[in-house]
Formats: sequence, C-alpha cells, structure tokens
Amino acid sequence: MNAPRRKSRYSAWALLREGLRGQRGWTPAWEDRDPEPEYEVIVIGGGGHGLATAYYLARTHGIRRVAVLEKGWIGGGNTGRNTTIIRSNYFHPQSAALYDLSVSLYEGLSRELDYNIMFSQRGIMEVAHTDAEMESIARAVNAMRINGVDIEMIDRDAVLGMAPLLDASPDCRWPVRGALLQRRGGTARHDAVAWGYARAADTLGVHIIQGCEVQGFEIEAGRAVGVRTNRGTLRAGRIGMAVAGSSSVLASLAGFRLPLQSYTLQAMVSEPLEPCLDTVVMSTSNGAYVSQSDKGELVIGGNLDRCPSYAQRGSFAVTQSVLASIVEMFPSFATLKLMRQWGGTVDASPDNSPIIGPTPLPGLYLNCGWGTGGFKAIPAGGTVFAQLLATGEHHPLSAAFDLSRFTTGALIDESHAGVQH
Ligand code: FAD
Ligand code: PYC
Repeated sequence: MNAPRRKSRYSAWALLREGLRGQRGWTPAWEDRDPEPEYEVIVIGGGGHGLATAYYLARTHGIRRVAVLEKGWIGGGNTGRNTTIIRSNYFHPQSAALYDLSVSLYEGLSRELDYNIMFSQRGIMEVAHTDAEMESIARAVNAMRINGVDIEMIDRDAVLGMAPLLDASPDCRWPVRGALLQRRGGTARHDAVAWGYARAADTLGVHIIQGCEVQGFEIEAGRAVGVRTNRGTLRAGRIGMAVAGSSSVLASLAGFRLPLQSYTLQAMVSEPLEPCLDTVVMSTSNGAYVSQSDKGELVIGGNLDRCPSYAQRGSFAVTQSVLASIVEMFPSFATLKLMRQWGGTVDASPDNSPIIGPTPLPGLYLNCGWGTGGFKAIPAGGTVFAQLLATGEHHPLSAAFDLSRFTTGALIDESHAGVQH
C-alpha cells in the first residue's frame, strides 16, 4: 500500500489541480520494492519501530543498503491499531530517559520527516478517584520529577476545568480527587508516523518490501547470516527484528525463547461529535481512557484481554467493561454510537519494559516487549536500535533493556506505568 505524495507540498493549488485532474500527477510516497539477494542490514517488521530503525540507520549512520521486510503492509500491525498516546511519565530513570527522548524527538518529527504527523500536545492526565490513589500519584510524581520528567499533580477543580464532562456529582461511581498531568504529552496520527518514516527512509535508499514474510533464518557457523522468506532467501551482515506480538514466533524460528506473552489489546471509536474533550483522560483504577481525535471520534481503550492470544480482535466482555467505565466517568457519552472496535497483539514482558539488544543467536538483534506502550517510543526505539545494528554495541539508553536483565535480575519494573495491567 503506497500513500500518495504531492509534487508541490503545501500548495493548495496543487491539491486542487490534482483533485480536478483525477490525481494523475501524484507519485508514490515510497517505492514498493522487490527484494534483492543481499543487504547490509535487514530489519524484520514494517511497524513504527522497524521503519524508524531503517530511517536512522540511513540518516545517522550512513548505512543505506537496508531492507525492511513486512509480511503484510507497513503500519498494519500495532502501529496502525493503537490509540496514539504519547507521554514519558515512567518511574525508573532508565525508562524516563528513553521515553523522554522519544517525546522530544516527536516534538521535532514533522519537521525532521517533512511529513505532518499531527502531534498534538494536548496533555495527558491520569485521574485519581480515591485518597489512596492521590497518595500513590504523589509518590510517582516525586519519583518522575527526580528523573527530570515534567509531571505535575493537579487538584479536582483543575481536572474538571480541563475535562468538564467528567461526572462531578457527589455520589458518582468514579469521584474525581485530582490527577497526574503531563502537559507535553498528547497524541499523534499513527499511520502518518509509519508513512513519514517510510517515505524518509525510502528517499535515503532503504528498500521497503511489503508482502514479505520471514519464515526462517539462514545460520552459518552459529551466526544468523540471512532470512528465508516467501519471496526468497536474503542475506545480511546484521538482522534486526521489530515484530511486536510476533516476537516469540520469530524467536522460536531462530532457536531460542523469549520471556514474553502475547495478548490482545483492543480499542474502539465512537461516532464523530463536536469538539468536547481536548486532553487525554486515563483512569488510574479502572484502566479505561479516552481522547478525541481530529475527526471528532472518541478514541477509547482499557485493559488487556486476559488470555494470551494472537487474535487481532478482542472479546466482547472487555469491550463492554471498558465502555461501562467510560460511561460511568462521562455519563453524557452514554448516548453515543460505537463505530468501530478492533484489537492488536501486544508482547508483554515480565517487568513491562522493552527488550532491546543482541539475541542468543549472533547476528540477530531484538527490539520487542513494548507491550501496550510502544507507539510513544518509536523515535527513541528506532534511534537506539539503529545504533545497535550499525555498531553491534548498545546505545547508552538501551543497555539497561538488554535481554540479560532476566538472568541478572536487574529488572525495570514499570507495571504501574501503563493503564493496562
Ligand atoms: P508493529 O507495529 O506491530 O509492527 C510489527 C510488524 O511486524 C507488523 O506490521 C507485522 O506484520 C510484522 N511482522 C510480524 N511477523 C513478521 C514476519 N515473520 N515477517 C515480516 N514481518 C512480520 N502504545 C502507546 O505508546 N500509546 C498508546 O496509546 C497505545 N495504544 C495501544 C492500543 C492498542 C489497541 C494496541 C494494540 C497497542 C497500543 N499501543 C500503544 C502499543 C503500540 O501500538 C505498540 O507497542 C507499537 O505500535 C509497537 O510497534 P512495532 O513497530 O514494534 O510493532
Ligand atoms: O502507553 O500510554 C500508553 C497507552 C495508553 C493506552 C494504551 N497504551
């Protein structure tokens, strides 16, 4: 699937002319390539992390003989299925540094890629409903501020000022006590992140190959030297995998196991309505969250479906419980119709932190385990993974996320950091 690129960008006349001419002057944003037999680096997975990695390999490290292999279409995995929340309110210094770099890179990404990713820094708030939650939010805010993250605590009046449709009645199901607020947080257009990186990488010479599924690895003298795909065998000096919910499947093809479980995380959108919510509201205790997209739809999500699964759809019971929480928090949303519901397969690690680094098979490297929270990490994930693939050495920000932490015990427990547990 190729997104269209305008010849003269930013020109309203060019847009009008193309509309009237039947769009004959538009060229594809990236070329859909056939695979070549050999590359310097192969990146498996055309989601945000794979595409960003390819872009930074070419842009930062000057490595342009790069192929991104995607079994379906780029952005068709979790990158195109998520609810696009970007924030860096993580607890541990290693995570704060990584996610904060990502927010900073997002701030300049439209300009960097010359592609509007529609990053809207409308703020994200995690609402506390009880005194106990206020206490734990206060502790989290203190820890995050020590890590240099710009987080604040706001009181009930400030929350209701920012999200006036929250139920403020005295006997409501989810009373508002206050919230943790990150004003720099917000949302971006997910497909645009994938398309923007794809176009920029393609411009630098990266091959983006869709409909190309990795089905096995070529191993010589104990080292991965290539991949077997439905479109032939391709060799490479280094191979990176950024396949999110399919990480365990690829690992088993390479002959090792990962400490990951794959779950369905679902999301849904309402019919479009007039602007009524210009921040992201997440609930600390019920896990549900909502924001309003530029099209006017309410974008809603909540807890994981509990059974491990590779199904890219969710169970009705979870849809129902998420919507019940949203309607309890925002009674006026009860009259809205639900337009669409879908799911993605997320890869959850035991400490809810990503795994980045070499694998037990030399020549093959990992970027996975982002679970429910890897969209926000795409620019930073791509930056650190590109450095690893270019040099064979960790970027300073990824060293702590090495697979070896599950044997050393140096876990980075961020289980509180997502709304979904
Ligand atoms: P993906 O985008 O899934 O890309 C991996 C790609 O690998 C896929 O396109 C897949 O087709 C391809 N692939 C798999 N196997 C093979 C193979 N054998 N050969 C070739 N290609 C292969 N994160 C946030 O930060 N904020 C949010 O608000 C948020 N909300 C979410 C809501 C939902 C409903 C879901 C499902 C996830 C959410 N996430 C969120 C998580 C986020 O979407 C993911 O962590 C992130 O998109 C992972 O990006 P990725 O590039 O690693 O994976
Ligand atoms: O990581 O912020 C997040 C998130 C929200 C919903 C799903 N993931």
